[in-house]
Amino acid sequence: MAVESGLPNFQRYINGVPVPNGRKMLRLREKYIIMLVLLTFGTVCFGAFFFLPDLRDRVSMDGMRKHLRDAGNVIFFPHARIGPDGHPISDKAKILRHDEYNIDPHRIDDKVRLRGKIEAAWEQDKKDKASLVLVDPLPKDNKVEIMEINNKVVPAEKPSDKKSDELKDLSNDKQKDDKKINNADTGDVVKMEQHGDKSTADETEKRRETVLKMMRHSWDNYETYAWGANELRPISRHGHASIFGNIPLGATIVDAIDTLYIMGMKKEFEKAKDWIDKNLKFEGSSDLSVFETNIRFIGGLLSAYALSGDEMFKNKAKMIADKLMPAFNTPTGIPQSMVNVKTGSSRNWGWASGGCSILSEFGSLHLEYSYLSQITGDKIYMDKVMKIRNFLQNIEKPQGLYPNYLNPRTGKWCQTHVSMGALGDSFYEYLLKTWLLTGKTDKDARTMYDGAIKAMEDKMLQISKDGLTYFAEYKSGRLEHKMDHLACFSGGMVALGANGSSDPTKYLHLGAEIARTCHESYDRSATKLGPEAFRFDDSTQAKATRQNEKYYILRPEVIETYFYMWRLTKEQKYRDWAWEAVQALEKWCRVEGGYTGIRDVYQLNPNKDDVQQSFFLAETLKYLYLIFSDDSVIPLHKWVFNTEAHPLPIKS
Ligand code: DMJ
Repeated sequence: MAVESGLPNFQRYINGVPVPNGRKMLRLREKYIIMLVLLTFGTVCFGAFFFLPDLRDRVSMDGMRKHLRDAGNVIFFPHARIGPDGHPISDKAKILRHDEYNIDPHRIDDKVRLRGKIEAAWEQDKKDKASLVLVDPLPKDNKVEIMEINNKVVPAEKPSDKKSDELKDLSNDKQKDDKKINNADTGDVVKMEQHGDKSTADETEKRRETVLKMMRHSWDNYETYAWGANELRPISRHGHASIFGNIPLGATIVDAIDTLYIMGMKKEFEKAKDWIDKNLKFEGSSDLSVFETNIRFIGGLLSAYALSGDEMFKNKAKMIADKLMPAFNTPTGIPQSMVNVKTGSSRNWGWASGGCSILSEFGSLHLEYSYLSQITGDKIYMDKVMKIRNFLQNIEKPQGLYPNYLNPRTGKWCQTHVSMGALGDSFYEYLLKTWLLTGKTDKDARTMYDGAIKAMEDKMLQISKDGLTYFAEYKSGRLEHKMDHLACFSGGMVALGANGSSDPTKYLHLGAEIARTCHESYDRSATKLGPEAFRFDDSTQAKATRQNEKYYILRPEVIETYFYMWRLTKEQKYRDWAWEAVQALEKWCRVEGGYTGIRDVYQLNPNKDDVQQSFFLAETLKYLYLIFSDDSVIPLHKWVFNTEAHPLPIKS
């Protein structure tokens, strides 16, 4: 028992142990310090919990976000935000009517200049809308069974055994001579532009030449410093393991080979083909992402086969698809994310909501697998993807939305985070493109696409205070007013889907609005390149606010949308925006040893990440090249791009 004494040499006893006076003082001080620390800790926790709700998502997200993924967990959907006119902002009738919104300049704190710009853009938009015409990417008679390579007619479904010396050099006369353009591929608007004044044509040709030189620079450096490795580290000048790990699978070679073909880089194409023939075996023991392997390797090889007719590409694609088969061995048929190609074991990512499969991953196999069945005559690939499709068609969707995670064993949705960006994106893209790839015969795919887009329009489509249209993220029972760079592909997608929708004009305009938003995300940065994700709140519009969202890793999605908008509307501004991106890439991302990502788009002279992503060659440069080419180069009524920009021929 503790006793305190009043004697001169008093001692204090605590639990029977004598404590000298000095120590008593010390303990008092300690108590105060501990109390102070606890109080501070409590205040911080209180503040964080009530005033920083985003933290709850971020805690589990950061790691996975690096790999393009994240999560949420509540089923309820928030009410639509109300616009200044008292109508819900997400009301689809409002989508194209942002010009009615009355902007209060005092609420846009950083931007009197911006307001002027926005109003000017709206004025321009009004004019554009009056004249905007959808150029039908599919001719009415839908005769799409042939493709032309070097003026030879080749069945699209079964490429000939053309030799690679038949590669077309698209930077040559075919590109230069507008009169050779196949008008059956184009509408009136196309013809007007393509027969437009010579100075525009010369400028376009110069731009295309610049992109070709960019491709040469990235390819030559990869060849010199990283040949056979997955990617190039352009500053340290050696191979980079990439998402495919340490086994050198030549990811850049396979991802870029169809770009080499399309750009007429014959010598490089031959060397790439030879490497694939001799070295691409997929024999090492490594866990590979089924999704990434499919869109980059199988997609790249199938595209090379379709373009060149070389059976070797088809056989390699089949060999890889066969190695991924164990992933599909689940009770539902929904594949797991990863396969060890040596042992055949498969698993899901630990961070994916406790081991669930991811919508954008298992939902982005259909194009490649169905084409593989078509060209091999083996229906096993088609069966696999049809099983996924049927499952998704029949499962209950909360309010018509498709959450990002599904348990492949129980068949239940794991969480209800819904996104047009990471984790969701290419699932929607593949529904639309499956319909297109089948020559519009797969009507279920189109119906599912229309239903999914309608639900996302109703629940997630927003207009910001300064009139920018964007898809917010549905997360943890609320909308997070953020758009990923990845989600910028959706402008091109909805515009491509306009034809065949219930309201083509509306969707074409929606595509234009999303393109404008994504362009703003580039234009509002110091480097004129866009961040990984941008946000909308009272003080921020289309800018990243978090340091870990300010990077740019040579991604294609914004340029991809410019490409579709250019092909579908022939508005010169899309070519000009693409050219702005070219200039920014040259200024900030080009280094002596290739092209690198940057760590902060808002800083002049930003730090560099020293990675030349394979999708830079597969997608970013390809879409740029096609924007400055005429429509006869991979026409949209004959080809469908997979999500890694590998074109597959439309089935007649
Ligand atoms: C590419 O691999 C594909 O476009 C994929 O669908 C999403 N992300 C990257 C490029 O950003």
